[in-house]
Amino acid sequence: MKKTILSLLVLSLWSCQNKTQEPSETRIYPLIKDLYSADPSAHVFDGKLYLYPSHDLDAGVPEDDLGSHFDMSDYHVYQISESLEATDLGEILNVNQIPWAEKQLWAPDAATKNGTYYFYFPAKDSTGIFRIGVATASTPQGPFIAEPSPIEGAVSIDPCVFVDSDGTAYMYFGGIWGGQLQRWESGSYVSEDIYPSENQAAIMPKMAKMTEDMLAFEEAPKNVLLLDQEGNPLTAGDNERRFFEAAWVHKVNDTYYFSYSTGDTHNIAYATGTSPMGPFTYQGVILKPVLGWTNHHSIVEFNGQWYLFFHDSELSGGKTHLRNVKVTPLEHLSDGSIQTIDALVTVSQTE
Ligand code: FUB
Repeated sequence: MKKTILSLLVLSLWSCQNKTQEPSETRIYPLIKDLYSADPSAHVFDGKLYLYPSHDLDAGVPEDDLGSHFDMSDYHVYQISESLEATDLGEILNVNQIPWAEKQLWAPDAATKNGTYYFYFPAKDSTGIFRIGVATASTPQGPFIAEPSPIEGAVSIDPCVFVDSDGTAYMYFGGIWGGQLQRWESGSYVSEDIYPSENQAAIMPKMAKMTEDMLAFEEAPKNVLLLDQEGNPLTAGDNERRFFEAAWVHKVNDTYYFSYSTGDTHNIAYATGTSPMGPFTYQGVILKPVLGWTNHHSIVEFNGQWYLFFHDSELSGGKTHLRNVKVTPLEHLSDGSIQTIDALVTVSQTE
């Protein structure tokens, strides 16, 4: 009997201690609730935080591996307050206003230089090929006017434009499967999918330095080399770590962080390097899989705190193509690594 009471005491003491050792997680709520939103690209322009997401909608297109169900037709921009509330500043671009685009306005990005704001976006042209275009405005909230043609050499999806501390701008882009990057490996578009075999180097994301006017590439796009810790390229069969889509670049001190989605394994992973041109060495996972198939993010510093913007499908009850943007603080640890975030845990622990 004495033994039982003692064990109960020990057990309850252990569970009390264990509770206090659990990390204090907070529920991450959808940031935008009136429209479906995804692929959030966050930027601080003139001290204010703006968000340029995709605008998901239910166009009734059946789901397939090409991502045809992501049939979006316009973009909105949001201002994010210091208390992290989102205000919709309205539609900034519609597919009808883009001379070369036919459909599927996917993940965009924005940048600024010399008082002009640039909005970069992928869309399918009338032949069904994904290309990347640019639109300009004199304010972060537009209205944006699209250039008549896509950027020469900018193909596939998911542009990320990073402006380095010296003012040089680079575009990182590409995505496999529905993003069509596997159809460009020969240098020109082919209508069938060509993937390397499992132990060959994976298809790498692309990058190019931008011209001073931010409207074109200064050079032919190159591979962004993603390496493992031994210095070997990540292989096509390494689905847990190889690039799929959703490139993002941010810099802390002299380290460049290249982060991306691993697609069919649903992580946001990251690799680091000492140059914006790469190579980048794989380091780990920033964000574990979220509710929904896609995972796509951005990382931004605002008022001295780093944030991870991402999306999941909470509001639609898990529908792949109807997503909602969320935000959570992101921590860079003293060794340069990034603290892994599990957004599913933060939901279940508080429900
Ligand atoms: O939103 C359409 C596509 O889904 C994006 O371009 C990908 O990154 C994925 O999030």
